[in-house]
Amino acid sequence: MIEPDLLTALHEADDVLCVSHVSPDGDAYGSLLAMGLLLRNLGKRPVLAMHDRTPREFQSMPGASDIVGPAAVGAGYDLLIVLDTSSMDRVGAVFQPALHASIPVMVIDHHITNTYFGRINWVMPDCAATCQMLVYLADALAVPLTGKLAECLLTGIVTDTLCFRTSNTTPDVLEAAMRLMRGGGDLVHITQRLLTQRSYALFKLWGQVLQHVHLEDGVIWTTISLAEMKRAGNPSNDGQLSSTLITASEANMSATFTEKRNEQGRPVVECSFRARPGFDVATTALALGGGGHPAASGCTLPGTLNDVPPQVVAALKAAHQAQLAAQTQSTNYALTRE
Ligand SMILES: [Mn+2]
Repeated sequence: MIEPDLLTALHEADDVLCVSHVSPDGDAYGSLLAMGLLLRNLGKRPVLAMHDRTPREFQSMPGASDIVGPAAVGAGYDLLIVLDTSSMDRVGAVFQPALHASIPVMVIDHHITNTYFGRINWVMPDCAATCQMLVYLADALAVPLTGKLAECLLTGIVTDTLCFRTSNTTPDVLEAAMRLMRGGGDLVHITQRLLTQRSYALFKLWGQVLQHVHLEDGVIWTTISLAEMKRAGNPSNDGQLSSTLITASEANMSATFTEKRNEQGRPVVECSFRARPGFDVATTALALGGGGHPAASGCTLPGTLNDVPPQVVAALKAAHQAQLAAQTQSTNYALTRE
């Protein structure tokens, strides 16, 4: 399952830069920190870097205080490991072409939209989390799944599966999680801290933006303006609103459109999508220059809340219609076959 090339590259490297994606989630932190532990176990010198400052909910993860930002990354690495990230532009400013362009890149990821941008690409879309892959890597390296490693890896699996509720929660996922719990991973602590807690400010935000929620043809969506965000106290929202909107029983796809400014100060809209099991929002996100999973994906588009949402909602509705038709067709086929 793990290419010998990958293990050789790990064994041959000494100074390893490990990075993950912007707007990091539990799998980004879990896989980054776990990779650091695995490398240290092999006697390597890893540096762990993230584009974003570590949000409060991840600061207590083992090793989180050692993560550096773009300014402190520096040069002189002989391997760059990119975790849980489908394309290089998703790592943000921690990858600096002037310093890092000649370092061999190792990609370890489970996104089906991965662009295989490394010299070594280990991509397993059947895995529910990059942390699940690192369970297999730990096995291959004969590192026991205990202590801090178990805590980090369980965090990624629990958060990416929304505590074992996503359609990619296979027996293999549960088996990996079971081994991590046996090794000391604290399931209750992780779910309590990362899945069931929301800030008061987030409720203030939702109170505003749920007043203009829309539902049409199986697609539910709302928008978040800069003004609404500011009034609520700029809570971090991530995909939480899309994940909540998809629980509407009338919807098969959800979207949240958040107004932002890019680094040049130009207006962009961050789009976050969710799909009910059996539906796919990754294709739409990919077509719009983004990426993700069938059940959860996103993209960022230039423009404002006046022009971006109508176009994107039209694309989602078309995808929804096509997927619904394909499902009806396969049901009819199954009936004829009987
Ligand atoms: Mn992930």
